[in-house]
Amino acid sequence: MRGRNWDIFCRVIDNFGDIGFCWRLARQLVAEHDLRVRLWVDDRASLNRLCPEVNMADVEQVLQGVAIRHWTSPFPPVEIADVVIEAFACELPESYLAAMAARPKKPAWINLEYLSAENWVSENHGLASPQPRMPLTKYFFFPGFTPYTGGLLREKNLVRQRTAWQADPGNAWQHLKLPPAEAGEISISLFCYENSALPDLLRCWAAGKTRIRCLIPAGQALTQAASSFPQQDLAIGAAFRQGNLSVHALPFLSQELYDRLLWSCDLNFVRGEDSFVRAQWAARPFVWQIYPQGHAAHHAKLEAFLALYCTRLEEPAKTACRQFWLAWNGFGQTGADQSWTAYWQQRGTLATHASQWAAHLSEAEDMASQLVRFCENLL
Ligand code: TRH
Repeated sequence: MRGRNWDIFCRVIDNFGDIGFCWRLARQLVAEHDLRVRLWVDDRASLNRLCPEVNMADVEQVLQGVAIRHWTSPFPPVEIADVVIEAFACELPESYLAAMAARPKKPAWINLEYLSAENWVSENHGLASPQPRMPLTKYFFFPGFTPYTGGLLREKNLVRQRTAWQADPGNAWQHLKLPPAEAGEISISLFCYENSALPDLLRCWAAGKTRIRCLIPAGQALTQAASSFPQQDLAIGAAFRQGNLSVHALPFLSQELYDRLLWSCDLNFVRGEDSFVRAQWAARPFVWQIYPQGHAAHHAKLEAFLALYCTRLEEPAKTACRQFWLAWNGFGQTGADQSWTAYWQQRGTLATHASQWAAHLSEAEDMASQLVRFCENLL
């Protein structure tokens, strides 16, 4: 219902995915569902990287209609919201929980979980977890790729904006403050964790037949690229060419600009969760480096997505895609550099598939709308 109060709690463990996702959700709830949203975040510096307007000095700041609040300890006494989102099992402040339990009309309390294509997700999506110590029930909400999950974040205008952007590539590159690709050159964006396959892949691109320009926002990938070519300058804004590869060091972009970089490139290397989803909305081929977990738990998660993504992909593109992704994640029989040529030979099929996959995903209801409906049913 319009005008309800929502509190979203986000603890930044590491990286940008948790806050990137919460910030995206918060903005969408305000813009498209007319809700009053407070976003509680313990680490505003991470949010500031994604949204440079975030002022580190302010304890409270309203940006794009979202009240951004610093999650401090002890937690300030505040009014309890109608809907309380605990992102990624971050554990609510004790005092806030006690106030929730004392409220005559209990809020809808959601544990918003990580994204996975594994089968167990649909079995757990929406489950209730009555709290033994308190008169409260927490509900599990899982984003996902199938109709039995909570879906994916997708802003109302996303597909329309992307289509318009991709129809005008010259203007798009200018907006990104980058020259257009030269004739016959492909553009690849690179966002990854430290990856032992990266130096060999860069060398393979430099020695390869295809002209490649690799666009790397500041972060681990850029640091690793710089140490792979120690004689070159990779300060932000710098670029160098070696053989058929040119490498461009970009600043870390705002979320809006990063989306547009993904929409502009022929191939995107992404990681974690949020950039992984945004690359799918870019409707271009992409390569995913999954967030590494202990005991190789991420391997099953990677395979689950690959199985889903490749269902409608014909051979030999299917095998080429699987082999390259597995190699990039350290699970392959061969190195990523050895799988590259076979992968990129399937470029046309992969591009058509990426576009069909994005169209297929966009048939589902977006996650924010599903979450709003789910919570309304609880209130
Ligand atoms: O930063 P990540 O590795 O985040 C990870 C994952 O979410 C993982 O699942 C989680 O468990 C772990 O954090 C704690 O990758 P992710 O999810 O892609 O988030 C990156 C965010 O940064 C995303 O919102 C896109 C954004 N981004 C920019 O805004 N500008 C940039 O230049 C780049 C490279 C990324």
